[in-house]
Amino acid sequence: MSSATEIPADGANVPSAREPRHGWRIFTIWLPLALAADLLIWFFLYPHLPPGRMSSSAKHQQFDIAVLLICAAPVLLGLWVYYGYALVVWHARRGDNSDGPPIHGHTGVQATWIIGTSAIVLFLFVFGTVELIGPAGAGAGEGPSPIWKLAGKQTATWTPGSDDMLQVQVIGQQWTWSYRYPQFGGFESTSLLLPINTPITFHVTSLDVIHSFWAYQLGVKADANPGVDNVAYTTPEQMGSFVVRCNELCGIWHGAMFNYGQVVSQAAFLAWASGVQAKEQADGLLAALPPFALTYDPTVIPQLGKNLVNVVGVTGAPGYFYGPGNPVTP
Ligand SMILES: [Cu+2]
Repeated sequence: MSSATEIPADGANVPSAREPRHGWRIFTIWLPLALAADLLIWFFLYPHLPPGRMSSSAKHQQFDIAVLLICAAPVLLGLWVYYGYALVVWHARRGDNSDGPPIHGHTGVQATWIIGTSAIVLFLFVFGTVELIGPAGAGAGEGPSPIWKLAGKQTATWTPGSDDMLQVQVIGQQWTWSYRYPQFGGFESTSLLLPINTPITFHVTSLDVIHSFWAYQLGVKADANPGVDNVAYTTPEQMGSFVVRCNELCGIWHGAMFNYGQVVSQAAFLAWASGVQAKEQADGLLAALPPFALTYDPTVIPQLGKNLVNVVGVTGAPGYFYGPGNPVTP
């Protein structure tokens, strides 16, 4: 056992003029690794990060995740390089039972650490806030009472090629999704079609318990609560199909509560929406549906269901749906 008064004959633990500049060595190992990692992330990983680039919100989320990775990779590599260097250079040599030199602090290391981590955290704070609240950003300030101006015009009808917002009501119930289009007579469908390059306002609500509308590739996730009109915006920028899942445990068939939506051309959307509206009008379904409202009273749903045997096929799924006789007294 060595004691504080013993100094090894070879002076191994006494910092000497021959001591290499470990900080610079670690830095020169770390810098090319960090640069390489960030370039790989930006050029090869970023385009494949979730949730893709199908909509304005998805694109923002993908960018945010890439920025976080680019900040995190150098920090992680810094730790790994430091540990690797310490293992190789500073491990105890065989037969050396002495203590390390008593170090009370190193202003350079401490200042670098505090300034570096503060800069990263403050940058991410500002970046995250801007991205979260910016219109059409990852968060876009949405919710039951959105705080930001909408990206397009709220209008009673929707015209292709304009900047009219298309309104789509998303209705969750155990255990299916249905959609109403108030600018097309308020028709209801289990299909979710959206026109490309059109600002969309989702009005998300529920008829029974809490659900969550998660249109994965669109980067949209909004709670569906009974009695609440939860607003979410996005602008689809690529055609194709996307999956809609319920993201809130809502009962025994929660896991089966999913379907697919589609982003189509504006002309195709207009043809589809007008066609469904005309068909539901002709079938008398539009008259049977309760008037479009931003929320529905869940207590009337079981009663509505009693009448619904008459209009099975409104949504193509079994269970309680809207029916005639609105308003119904519970
Ligand atoms: Cu659900």
